[in-house]
Amino acid sequence: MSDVPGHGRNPRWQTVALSLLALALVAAACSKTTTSSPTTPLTKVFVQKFRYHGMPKSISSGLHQFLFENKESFPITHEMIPVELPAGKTAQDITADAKGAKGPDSEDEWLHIGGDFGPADTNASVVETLYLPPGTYAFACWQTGKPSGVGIGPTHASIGMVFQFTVA
Ligand SMILES: [Cu+2]
Repeated sequence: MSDVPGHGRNPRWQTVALSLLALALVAAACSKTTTSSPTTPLTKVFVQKFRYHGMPKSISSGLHQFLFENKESFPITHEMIPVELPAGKTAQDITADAKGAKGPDSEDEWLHIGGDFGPADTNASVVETLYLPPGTYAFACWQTGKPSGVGIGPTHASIGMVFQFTVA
């Protein structure tokens, strides 16, 4: 009889103890995440109406992460391929090149850096990590999907889906 109150109290203390343990674990996990998180800056870039948005014209050299989000209002595949621009070349040259006979194959004319990042369908995102020495670069899309989602349209770079930026 006398052990009933104690028996009833025991599980409650266990619950409190477990809650404290859980809090301690969460706190430990949080502090661990904070201390080990990289200082790599993350820049969010999104595409809407065949244009890149959110990308600064100039960034500092070093390690960068980019979250490329496809925020079109219709189903389509886009990409954000980083290339280095040779001296004297600009985003307009990439556009002109994509308008030419090579179309989407003109992508091969440009010096790719950091590998071939995958495309992102509408509402999807791709994370790109790049080490960028000082120079002039561009992001471009050589996909050929149409806004209707059916058939092949113009190479997106040929209709202006190119963004030039400087790394200083
Ligand atoms: Cu595109």
